[in-house]
Amino acid sequence: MKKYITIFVWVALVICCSTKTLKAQYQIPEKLGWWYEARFGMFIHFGSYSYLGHGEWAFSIENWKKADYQEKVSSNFNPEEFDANEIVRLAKDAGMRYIVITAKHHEGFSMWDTKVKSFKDVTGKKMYNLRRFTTFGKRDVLMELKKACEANDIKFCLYYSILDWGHSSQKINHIDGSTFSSMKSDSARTAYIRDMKAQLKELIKRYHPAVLWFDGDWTRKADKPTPEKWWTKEDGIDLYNYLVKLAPDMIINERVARSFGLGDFECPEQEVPETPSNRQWETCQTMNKSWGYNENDHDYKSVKILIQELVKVVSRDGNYLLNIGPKGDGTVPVQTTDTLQKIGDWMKIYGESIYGTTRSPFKTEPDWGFYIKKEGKLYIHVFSWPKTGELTIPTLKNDIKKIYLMADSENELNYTVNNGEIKISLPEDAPNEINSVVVIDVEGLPEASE
Ligand code: JFZ
Repeated sequence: MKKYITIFVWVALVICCSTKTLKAQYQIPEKLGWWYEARFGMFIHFGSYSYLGHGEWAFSIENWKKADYQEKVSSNFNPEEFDANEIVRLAKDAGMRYIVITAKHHEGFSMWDTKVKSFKDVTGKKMYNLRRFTTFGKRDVLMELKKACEANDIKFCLYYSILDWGHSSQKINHIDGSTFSSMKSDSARTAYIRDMKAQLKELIKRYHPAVLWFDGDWTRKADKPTPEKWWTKEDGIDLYNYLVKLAPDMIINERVARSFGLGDFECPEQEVPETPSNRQWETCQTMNKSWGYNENDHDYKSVKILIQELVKVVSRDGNYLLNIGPKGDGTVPVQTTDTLQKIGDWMKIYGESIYGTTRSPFKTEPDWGFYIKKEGKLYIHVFSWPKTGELTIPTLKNDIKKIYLMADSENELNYTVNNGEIKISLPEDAPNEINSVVVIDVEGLPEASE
């Protein structure tokens, strides 16, 4: 009996310890290196829905007929004022290191001059894309953005929706609680998947995106396809393999078919997981309540909330992709530019505590802020400045070299180490009203004492 208990305890220990180490330090595949260090990116929802200004789901939510939508919305989309350099400048000044823009959202309207023939309007006479379906002319906004990104050392990435409300293969089920588009037939499905791959090949050959960010895998299931659930796990695997062959260094998100552990990183949406995941992840977030431009939505989150969320995400080892929705004319709403600029004001001083960092070394999170680490440094992000003039944190295994405020690295702070606690004396006032960072310079990568 005793022998069995010993074996049981051993097995339990091995299971516990191995999951813990797995959670604490997964390997970062080489191709994800830049992305894992970047930590902060800009999402751009921009498509013919931007003209209507009711968000990117308007077609579905407002029960548009395909023909009406294409004629009254898409054909009028004319982003004459789109200024790629300005958008890249906004991203760069905000401290963002990559940009993901929608190449084709659920509406099915392609933002580039696709040559794949089945992506036509409902009459079958015109190609349904920015170049051929509008009066916008010859400009290629994706290429303009790519060039501006390259000139500014920002990675250029593309979003692509698997389901397609514009495509003739799919019947539209305006929100009925279950499905979003269904396939007309098995042969329509096969042809659509073939054409979708051809579009993706075009995108890769033309724009070499650093990330392909999939979405619209809503109709997925694990086994055989049905008209309603027409996208399968196997399709997701096949798509991933197809893309990796075309572009081995390109990063692909899990939404080639979500929740099957596929792709290169997880993407919980507008949500921050309670603990670090078993692999790399990125959360995307809106600044107000909409992704695509919504003229009635002025309900913006405060800069404080957004910065604190970025910090929380990074301290749990995630990336943060913050969205903007330019207007139909291509300009960026002023509340958006204001917010970005204020985030940038903070990032200019504190960005080094975000880039190239990894999750907190401690198991628990304090109620006044978050910890983030990198080689040689523990960053203590303090959201609520202690009135006692003292900050208490758990001890580290590492030797401490010095402790100081990130905004004032010349002056060292006094501290004591006792009974498993480091007590740091702080000035009375917080150096930054949103989030002040205290830095501990250490030998090596910060590691919790026990
Ligand atoms: C999708 C899109 O439908 C939406 O328009 C936007 O592009 C957003 C970034 O992605 O919406 C989602 C996707 C996933 C979840 C929720 C909304 N999710 O996993 O909870």
